[in-house]
Amino acid sequence: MKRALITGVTGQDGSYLAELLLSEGYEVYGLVRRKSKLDFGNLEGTEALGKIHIIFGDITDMAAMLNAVKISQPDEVYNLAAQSFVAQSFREPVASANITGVAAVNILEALRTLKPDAKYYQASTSEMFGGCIDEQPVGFDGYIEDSPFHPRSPYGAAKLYAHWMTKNYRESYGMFACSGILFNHESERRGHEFVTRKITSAAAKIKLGIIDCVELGNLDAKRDWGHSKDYVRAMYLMLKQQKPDDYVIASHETHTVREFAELSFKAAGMNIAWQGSGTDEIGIDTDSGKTVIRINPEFYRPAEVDLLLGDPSKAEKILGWKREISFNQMINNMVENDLRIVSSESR
Ligand code: NAP
Ligand code: F7E
Repeated sequence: MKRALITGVTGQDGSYLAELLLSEGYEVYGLVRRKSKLDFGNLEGTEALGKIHIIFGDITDMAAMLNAVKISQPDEVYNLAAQSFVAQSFREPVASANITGVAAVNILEALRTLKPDAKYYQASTSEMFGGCIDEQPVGFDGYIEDSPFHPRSPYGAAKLYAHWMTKNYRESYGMFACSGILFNHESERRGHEFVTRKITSAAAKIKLGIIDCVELGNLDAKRDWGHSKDYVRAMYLMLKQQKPDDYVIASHETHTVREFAELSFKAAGMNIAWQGSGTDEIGIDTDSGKTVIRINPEFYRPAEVDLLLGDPSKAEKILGWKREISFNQMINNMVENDLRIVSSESR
């Protein structure tokens, strides 16, 4: 039986990955940080929680990581723990650097010392490409593994450090260390402050009369959105290879936040018409005539990543990875799930 250690097991991806590995017959160890109230996040209410061996520890603590490796004796380690909210990384840049960047080296060092033959997965991100539109060449068809990096947030910069250290441990010590450069992926388990879940949850609440309106920031940012369940499968496939390497995982489609909002409200049974511009722009429900979307500049970022689009050709060719859940299907699933949650909470 293979043994896997997952950091960030309570998060969106961690919980789906734990379920996938359990279904593949793995013994799964999950690192959980101790809070004042015991909280297993996305694992709460899942069958997986009872099957995972929980190890308490914080990834910024080297002793905790040595302990986690000693206890789990992993064949595979998936480092998913991070302060993953880009907007928050501007408010706490140092904590984000420590958790999202430097802490990866705690794990790599713990493995180098205690279990150098373990395979390591680093959760890299499209935020490392970041960039400005005028840097993208004419005919741009998506970032690939060798595209230049230009992070635009403390989060992106921290992830880039962890990404390069992963490559360095592979090259310096011959460790099986891979990075998956994953573009945005969402799900019914997505945190509520990320724009997709914020919108699907608000659409459900507005539909059921719980709130009147949602406030958003930049409606014109473009993202390459896929579903987390498809993306954790790619992580698993990367560690199944003979040779460690880095892979872009993306849908190869890009959509604006505005489109995401239109489709989410539609899935909840409302049609949006836009009026005005800039911070005065509003989204109106065409049936009721009520304003359901407003702009609040509080949600603008000091620097924005205007457009993300990834080209997953290498992963499709070498890993045999293909996404199964379309953009529209993902939105429908998320809205349906939020309608169910909101209506049961309001009963
Ligand atoms: P998420 O839902 O925010 O989960 C983050 C996890 O990290 C949570 O389990 C959290 O635990 C844990 N964590 C945070 N700080 C920690 C610390 N100091 N010690 C131990 N655990 C800590 O993120 P996700 O969407 O599943 O993403 C998984 C990983 O992929 C992250 O590294 C993220 O940066 C990266 N990524 C995500 C995307 C995406 O679109 N989702 C794209 C590219 C890369 P608590 O429950 O205690 O908060
Ligand atoms: O923002 C815009 C915002 O916070 C998406 C993380 O998983 O993916 C995620 O990072 C876009 C941005 O995700 C609101 O300005 C407009 O352009 O959902 P988000 P993100 O920043 O793309 C990457 C790949 C990761 O690695 C990260 O860990 O939406 N936007 N209005 C808004 N964003 C938020 N959060 N809230 C708004 O009201």
